[in-house]
Amino acid sequence: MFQATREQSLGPVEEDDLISGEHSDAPRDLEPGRVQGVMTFAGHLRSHLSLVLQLLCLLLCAVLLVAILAQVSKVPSCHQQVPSKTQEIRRDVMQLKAGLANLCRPCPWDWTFFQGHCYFFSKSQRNWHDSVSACQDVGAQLVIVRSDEEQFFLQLNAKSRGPTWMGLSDLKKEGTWHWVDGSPLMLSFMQYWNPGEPNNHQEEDCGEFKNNGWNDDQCSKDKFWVCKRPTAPCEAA
Ligand code: MMA
Ligand code: CA
Repeated sequence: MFQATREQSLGPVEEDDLISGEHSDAPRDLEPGRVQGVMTFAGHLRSHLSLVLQLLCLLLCAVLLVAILAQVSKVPSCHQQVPSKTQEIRRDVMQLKAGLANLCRPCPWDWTFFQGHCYFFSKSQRNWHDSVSACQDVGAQLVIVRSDEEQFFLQLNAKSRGPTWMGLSDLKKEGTWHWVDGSPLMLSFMQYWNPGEPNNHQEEDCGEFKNNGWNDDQCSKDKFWVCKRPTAPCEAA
């Protein structure tokens, strides 16, 4: 400890004396070989000390620089971050679509699906004109019968519920029946009139499902009604 402290404060000559193990007053050229050799080594070391320190410092700086560069390269750049965010959003949208596909129904919850269409069977009763409006209000039509299967399906429902308006009338011209879309009643559907109908009993201009077939009745009477509309396309899925 003492020696080390002293060593630091010693000049070249004193240092050399320490290394040689004794303080000598003898002139330096008395032992040229040994003293010269030790002096050369120590002097060499000392004269290069600052250079070694500089090199060490440089090496440290280089190591630091490499470490910083390694860290920076790990941080994703803006260009890398944008697609990853987009992919994240795209994945979320796909998941939402899949979820929606599960929820997606061709008809609203209180409507009935049948052969590519949705049907709404009313719980309350209205006159024929108000029934037409009620269906229009929900983007549908008072039902128009287009096939035998549909007729069977509708008649069965009406039979269990009670007399039900359909979108058929001869309001424009007595005895000439038209659907609410303006199309005429085809002859092939005449078979669905109940026996003896339509009889226009006390001015009956509107068509209804009654029991096992059709009947003409007074348009002012309140009855159930059936709306028909196309299925929702479910495009989101
Ligand atoms: C009711 C009414 C008429 C129908 C007859 C059939 C009494 O009137 O529904 O439209 O033609 O019944 O008996
Ligand atoms: Ca009738």
